[in-house]
Amino acid sequence: MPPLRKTRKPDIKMVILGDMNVGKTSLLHRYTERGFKDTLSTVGGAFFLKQWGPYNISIWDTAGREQFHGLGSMYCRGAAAIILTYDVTSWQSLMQLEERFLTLTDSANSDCVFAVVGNKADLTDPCAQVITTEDTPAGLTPPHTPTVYKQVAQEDAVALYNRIIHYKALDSHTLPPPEDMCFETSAKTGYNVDAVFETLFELLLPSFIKNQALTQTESPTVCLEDCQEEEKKKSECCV
Ligand SMILES: Nc1nc2c(ncn2[C@@H]2O[C@H](COP(=O)(O)OP(=O)(O)O)[C@@H](O)[C@H]2O)c(=O)[nH]1
Ligand SMILES: [Mg+2]
Repeated sequence: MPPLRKTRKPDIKMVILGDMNVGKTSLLHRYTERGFKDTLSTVGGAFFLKQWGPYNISIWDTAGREQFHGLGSMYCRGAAAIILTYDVTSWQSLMQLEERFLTLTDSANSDCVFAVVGNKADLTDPCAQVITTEDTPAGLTPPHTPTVYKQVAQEDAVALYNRIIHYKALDSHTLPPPEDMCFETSAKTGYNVDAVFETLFELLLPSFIKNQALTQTESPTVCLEDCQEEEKKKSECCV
């Protein structure tokens, strides 16, 4: 039998949820790979590892149909942060967050923090069309006047965020102002994408360090390859 490759357990788990096609995989791809591809498929769920200083952060991508298969709550188990993603050109995609995805977060940590992210802002907002310099020249498109109607205003996202805080019975006094946790992004141009992840990391770190100091136990090890293989088998029914 080949030797198992052991990797330190991720310190912090984050999950990205939202309807199909809102751009979850593209956001993760933009953040971790610094680029944009028009076609990215999500087979079941996958996770990405991000090194943030000395910390390992796992960010779990989901296919968007988890609620039909009972997998969504499994992905959220132990999550310290959840990114609820919608498409700014689709009111329906915002509504879905509340109707289909919020209950899946019941298995997350009780002090889990939330960000509400409206993606595809490049379609509606000229300032989101400024392309990040990391992109390959072939991927560049000149800015143009947005023609797609913006169906979701920032205030609608903030109102949803406030309902989430209420539903989760979180203490709003210990959290940043709701406006700071609602983002409009473009995975296509890179607009505001780093801000989402980095705001969450910075928010999570103090409580992680505090918990770590309290337990003072050595991090157990898990084999991430095995774990990923197992998740893949479980989620093959989604495709
Ligand atoms: N214009 C634009 N299209 C995007 C953006 N993000 C994703 N897309 C496109 O939306 C579609 C769905 O993206 P994907 O990341 O697969 O969505 P997912 O199903 O939520 O993971 C793809 O055709 C992407 O190219 C964005 O920020 N702007
Ligand atoms: Mg996807």
